[in-house]
Amino acid sequence: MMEVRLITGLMATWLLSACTGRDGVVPVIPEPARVHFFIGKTQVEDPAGAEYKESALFGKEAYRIDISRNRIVVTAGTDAGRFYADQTLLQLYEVYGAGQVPCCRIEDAPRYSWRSFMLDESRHFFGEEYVLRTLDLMARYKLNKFHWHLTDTDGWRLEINAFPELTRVGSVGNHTDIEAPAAFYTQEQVRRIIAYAAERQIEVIPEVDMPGHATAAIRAYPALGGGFHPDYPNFTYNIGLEETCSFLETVLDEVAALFPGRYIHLGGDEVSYGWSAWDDCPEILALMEREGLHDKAAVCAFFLGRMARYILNIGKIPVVWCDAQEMGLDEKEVTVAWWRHDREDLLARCLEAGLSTVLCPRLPLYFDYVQSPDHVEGAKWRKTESSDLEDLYGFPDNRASFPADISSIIGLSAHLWTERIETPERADFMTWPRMLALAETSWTLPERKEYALFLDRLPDQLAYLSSRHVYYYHPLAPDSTPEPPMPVRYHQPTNH
Ligand code: TNX
Repeated sequence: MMEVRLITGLMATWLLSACTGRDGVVPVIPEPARVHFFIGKTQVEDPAGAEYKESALFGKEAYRIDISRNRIVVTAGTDAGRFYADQTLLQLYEVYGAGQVPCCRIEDAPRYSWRSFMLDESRHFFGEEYVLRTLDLMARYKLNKFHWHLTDTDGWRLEINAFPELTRVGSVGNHTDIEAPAAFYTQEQVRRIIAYAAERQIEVIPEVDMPGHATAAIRAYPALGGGFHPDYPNFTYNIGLEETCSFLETVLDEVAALFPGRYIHLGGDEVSYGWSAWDDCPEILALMEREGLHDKAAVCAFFLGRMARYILNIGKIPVVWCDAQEMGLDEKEVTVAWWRHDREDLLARCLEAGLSTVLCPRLPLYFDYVQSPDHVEGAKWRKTESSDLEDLYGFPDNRASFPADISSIIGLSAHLWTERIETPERADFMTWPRMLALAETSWTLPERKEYALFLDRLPDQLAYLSSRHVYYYHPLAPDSTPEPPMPVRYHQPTNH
């Protein structure tokens, strides 16, 4: 149902130089889809009328704002639309000052429905306060999915009632200190965070990575381990063991009950790092024989297929990393996250199969890659290449080599992997201001994006971020916020 909200009082000013009626831009990130300045009226007629309903911009997250001299009219069909209208108005007030916003009509809706940020809390743990602030900031910039990477090699961070050892043992340590005290989220905390996110129109997507990246879980339940590999000890589960599969299904049941969102991420990445250990694993060999699986990739695809169907049966949608497609997962109902920027063939495979696909290529969307060649603590592709803000801003439209039919791309996701990020200060430094470019490029249509204008609008947003104590990288004045170092022990090879 369309709803109209009026805000009255002295709301706006007539923008003298632009009051003849023209399309333009407003200093808001992300830039709205359409802005039309007009000579101020005291009355806006028929705000929910036929013209708006027929507008191409109408959609689940769409809204319209009419700002005239004495009042503001907000029109939206959903809570999300109303929420996003508020975010736009807040930024307008901040930049122009109350009563000084130019009279205009703003019609807005996003380009992509999936506008996501991922935080890895396994490698290092940041805690509830940091997550809540992240959600606040994501909401302000209209990002709507928080992908929470809660299990991996260094720590299991989610309380599971059926298996208390997962957190009692598996949450001890982190990537730089194997003796760091236990750190994890209780289910009560998780419920609080989910509710906080929901109030801000953000869906929380938990990831339970399998069958690789399982070291912390195996530390807690060694019987589930799939063998020893010298470089990646106990990296994979023994998925030939029925006990492992039922363990994981019980974990997924609890996760599904805890997280009300539609998606559960199953991981499925980089299994090959540890799977040579499967060569000596009798249960894996028996599974191969029983199911006629010829190699370890087929074993993995078989297992992920089983888990994906399990998730579908409990009414959720499984998400997997694109490695699953490489290994031969044949399941149409999965959403795939394409992260391997050097493997566009995998992207093409997902798109040809018509799979819902989220783009998250390392370059430009891995926020653990440094933003400037001068930075020394973060990752660099092939040890030299940094990730560029302008490249991110232009993504994905600046990728001429992408397949022609991109209709099954549902959105973008940026990922903060935290092997090289130990403190909130470093997390901020790697995330911002890239998050702003992510927000704009996943919301705003390409014809409305302009990098120079984005940079013009940056100082206002950086000032806001300062007010929230965000330690951002400042691309226009790099000396103002130097790169925070990793602890000395990080640079001692035995520690990671
Ligand atoms: C690849 S992306 C990973 C992560 C690492 C990241 C570091 C993906 C599915 N796996 O486990 O943290 O690279 O950039």
